[in-house]
Amino acid sequence: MTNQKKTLGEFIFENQAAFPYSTGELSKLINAIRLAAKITNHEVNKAGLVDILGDAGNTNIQGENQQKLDVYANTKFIQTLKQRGIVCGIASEEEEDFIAVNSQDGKNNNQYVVLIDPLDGSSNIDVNASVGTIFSIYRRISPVGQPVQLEDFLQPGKNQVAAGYIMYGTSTILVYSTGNGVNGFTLNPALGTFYHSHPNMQFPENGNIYSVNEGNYVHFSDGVKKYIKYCQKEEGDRPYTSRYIGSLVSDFHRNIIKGGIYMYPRIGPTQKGKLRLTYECNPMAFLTEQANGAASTGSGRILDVEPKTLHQREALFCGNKEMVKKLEAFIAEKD
Ligand code: AHM
Ligand code: MG
Repeated sequence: MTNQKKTLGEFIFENQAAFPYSTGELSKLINAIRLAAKITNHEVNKAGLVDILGDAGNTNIQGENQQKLDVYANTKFIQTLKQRGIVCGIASEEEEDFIAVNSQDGKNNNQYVVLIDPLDGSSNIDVNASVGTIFSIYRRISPVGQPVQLEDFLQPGKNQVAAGYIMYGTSTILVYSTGNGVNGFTLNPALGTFYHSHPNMQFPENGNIYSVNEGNYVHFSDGVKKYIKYCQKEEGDRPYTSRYIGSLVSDFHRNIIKGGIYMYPRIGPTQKGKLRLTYECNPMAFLTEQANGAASTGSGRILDVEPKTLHQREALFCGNKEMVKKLEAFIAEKD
């Protein structure tokens, strides 16, 4: 593989050269993410060897216990992004407020904001299952020269200029899109280099996997329950296969390759989603649409939702278009 495939660095350079008027800022930003991914990967890989497993003893803004690796990944991504002098602001699932970043001349000339979930699926860390990092990139809408504003982070997902994830799995893969298809790059750990292993990733025509935490079944709406029963029914190409890791990045990665739908419906008496719109739903929805799939709240396009707060939660249904369409039809019928 290493002799034939392009490296991520080469791919970024070639893609930037295809846009003669681009400033190269976005390329530098993807490069910064590539570096932070390698640093985090190194730490994730030795998680079982050193005293880094388990609870850091802190609670994050979501009221959840932070795992040590969450803290580590959060610090490394923020540090790396700050040092490169490309972003004017960073928001993280692990931080209450966004972080304003000045450009290197002390002014506020940087163009991009980044939103990250530094270590998604962290309940998987202690059992040595796959976890991931999710990132989402927007161009600021507040005037250049002024400090970054909350409104720069609360743009609808359709405004994203790039999004992606890193999956720390059996191998480590960085998957991203700048709005021109989805590409995956596998890390050769011996060389520390990402190679272009998955060009132009697309959901297959048909999907037969559904991924949902069925332990929450009693809390789902009637429409969602009916769709799950539909998935399980013996008819045509059904029953579908049920696969759920409990790590959005890993469940998504399997489904984009094999074909399927990921679901995190509204739950509980207040019928709220669990996943965060800005850090999780929007970037995965951007990738989904770029890979010829669909991403829905159950009744509308995720990328059209106007975020009201940084840590807002939303329902997420994403995957093969036909599967998402069917799910939406059941919800429209029953809710
Ligand atoms: P996290 O950001 O706190 O790790 O939560 C997000 C994760 C997703 O990766 C995963 O799909 C989901 O939460 C699993 O939730 P549950 O354990 O309720 O099924
Ligand atoms: Mg998360």
